[in-house]
Amino acid sequence: MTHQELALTAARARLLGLEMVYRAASGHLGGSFSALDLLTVLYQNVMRVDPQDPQAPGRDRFVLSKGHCTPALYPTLALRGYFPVDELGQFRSIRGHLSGHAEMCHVRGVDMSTGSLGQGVSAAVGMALAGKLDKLDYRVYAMLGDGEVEEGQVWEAAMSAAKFQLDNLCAIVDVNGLQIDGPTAEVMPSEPLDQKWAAFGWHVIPCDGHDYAAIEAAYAQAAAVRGQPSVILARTVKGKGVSFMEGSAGWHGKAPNDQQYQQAKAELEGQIAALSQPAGQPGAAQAAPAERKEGKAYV
Ligand SMILES: Cc1ncc(C[n+]2csc(CCOP(=O)(O)OP(=O)(O)O)c2C)c(N)n1
Ligand SMILES: [Mg+2]
Repeated sequence: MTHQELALTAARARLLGLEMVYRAASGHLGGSFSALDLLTVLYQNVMRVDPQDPQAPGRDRFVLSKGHCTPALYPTLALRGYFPVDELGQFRSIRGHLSGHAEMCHVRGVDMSTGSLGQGVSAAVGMALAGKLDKLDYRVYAMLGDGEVEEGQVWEAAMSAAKFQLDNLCAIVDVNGLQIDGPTAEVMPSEPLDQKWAAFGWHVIPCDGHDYAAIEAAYAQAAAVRGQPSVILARTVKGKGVSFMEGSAGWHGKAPNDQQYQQAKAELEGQIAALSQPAGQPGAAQAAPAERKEGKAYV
């Protein structure tokens, strides 16, 4: 996909995620929206997967370790062709199969059930080690939150991935600066993340998590590393794409009311309309969103 097509797909996924959470009156939009550019690039341009054969032994794997962000993962899978977009309407419904946290037994394309923070990355380490033992050349990606890395289990997984030289493993930390109760820097400071991951034996790749060229370069750099796992520290904006959700911990896990839904929907539909213009035409949007709030710079 071109960068404009990626931006359009991510904007469509944000709108689908918004509708899921509004309809269900429950769900996590903030961390879903911060993750969606990273996820869209991964599923559309990076991972070797076949939605028609979701269990293929040689496929690349993805683990959403921050498993509450299904309003990002499920639309991404639907737009990649794993299941019809219409099914997203069953999100968090007792009659549906799309539960609030990632569910591998019921949702086509989900490689690991997650939701208990800290555990998914350990599963990803196991998958990567299995790939080495089975002499399969698949890659494993695991996405964590910057609040999630406060879990001790994350660092046990990090230690073992380095010991087993899992260069087929790439962790992505969605560094949006916020967790459930407020700024990670206040709740439980986890910086300096770059020095911590490096000290645990990982190759560290800093990245702007909303810049498609930077995201593609980060995934390419990770794939080229030999003898150690890689981690992409992606600076992002929680709630990215909806003005009143951006940078607000209050939108971690809250459903919008009618008026908020209408405003968010109008903003996302505006982005979709602009991005639907052919590239270079008057009114066509820039592929990389211009406006972002500053996070910590990993340099
Ligand atoms: C083990 C565990 N403890 C607590 C929770 C409740 N919880 C869900 S999301 C969240 C905050 C996560 O913050 P972060 O990892 O930064 O996620 P993001 O900002 O990307 O949404 C918490 C504490 C959980 N799901 N699992
Ligand atoms: Mg966070």
